[in-house]
Amino acid sequence: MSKSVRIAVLPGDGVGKEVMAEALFCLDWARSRGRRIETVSLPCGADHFLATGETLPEAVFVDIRDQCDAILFGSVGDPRIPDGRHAEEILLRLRQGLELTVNYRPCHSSLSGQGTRLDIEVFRENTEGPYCLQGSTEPGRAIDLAIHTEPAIRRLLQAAFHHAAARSRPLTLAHKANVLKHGHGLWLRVFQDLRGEHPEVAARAMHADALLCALVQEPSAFGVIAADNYLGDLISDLCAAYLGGMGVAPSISWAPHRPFRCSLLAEPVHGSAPDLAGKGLANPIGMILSTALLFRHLGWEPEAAALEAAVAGALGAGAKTCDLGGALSTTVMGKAIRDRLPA
Ligand code: GGG
Repeated sequence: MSKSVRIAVLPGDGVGKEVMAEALFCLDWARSRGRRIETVSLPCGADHFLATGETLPEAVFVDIRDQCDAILFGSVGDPRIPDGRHAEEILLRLRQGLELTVNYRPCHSSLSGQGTRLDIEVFRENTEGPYCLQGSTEPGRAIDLAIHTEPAIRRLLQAAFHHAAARSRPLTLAHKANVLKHGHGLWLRVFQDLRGEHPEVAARAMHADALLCALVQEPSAFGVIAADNYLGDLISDLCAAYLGGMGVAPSISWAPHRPFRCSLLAEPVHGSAPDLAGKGLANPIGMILSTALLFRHLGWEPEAAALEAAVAGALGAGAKTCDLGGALSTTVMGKAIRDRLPA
């Protein structure tokens, strides 16, 4: 019998709770096919923070790190906490504390139901750059430090090169080394190193501004795009817009060097969308496709492929939530997808 997988479930805030309910149905379906899954539900989020003052207590972090194999995450962000402190202490703590360097964001129009043909996979570094939360605000002056380290850059780029090589796809590095001479200069040097080791990959480096123009003018010219935390965030959100919006965009993060038992975190690209929250309007596709990515990383390819086919089938039959121009609620959309899953 296969080993049981222990998954920490953190719905978080806003629409995160509604879309997570749909992901949990996907876990039930995988269980019905014999996959052994244990879940640990954690209340981390704005409600819990406002009630207790706790975000992600160290003991909870350590339990996730050492006793779980993966995390299913919804979204964080709440207007009652305008500085986003709880969000940082939960989500950035998990990404950084578990060294989840690689954030993979596939953007396939075949899984979005929208017109523009797009088949782009973004590899975003997930723990460093300007998102390392170091800086200061003084009267009339503010500083955000951007830290880039060679091990993290190398891990991210190695993952991107391996992925591109295995699928015979072109790889583009987005950078601004003409201005950010130190940080992005290092990115460029590591990229050039790895390009030498992977002559089979059609690899090029592009200034991020030129890349964004080309992405708008000719999206089909891109395959795999690698970038630092900040640029990767922006580029993948632009790609999500081609798919109809953030609601359909999935992601998974992992630690290639596996420093801890817990080395996977699957979450939709979207945030908590407070304007939609509690109304049953959120699109569950980003969350369901993130669950499919988690299944794939766990080695459960039949379940991953079946979930993706069910999403494509539901969209092909015209099932859509309001963000895609339809009228289905989160739960009805989720059911339209589940109804297409094999027994
Ligand atoms: N699933 C990604 C996520 O929750 N990101 C946090 C975020 O973007 N928060 C800001 C927001 O919800 O608008």
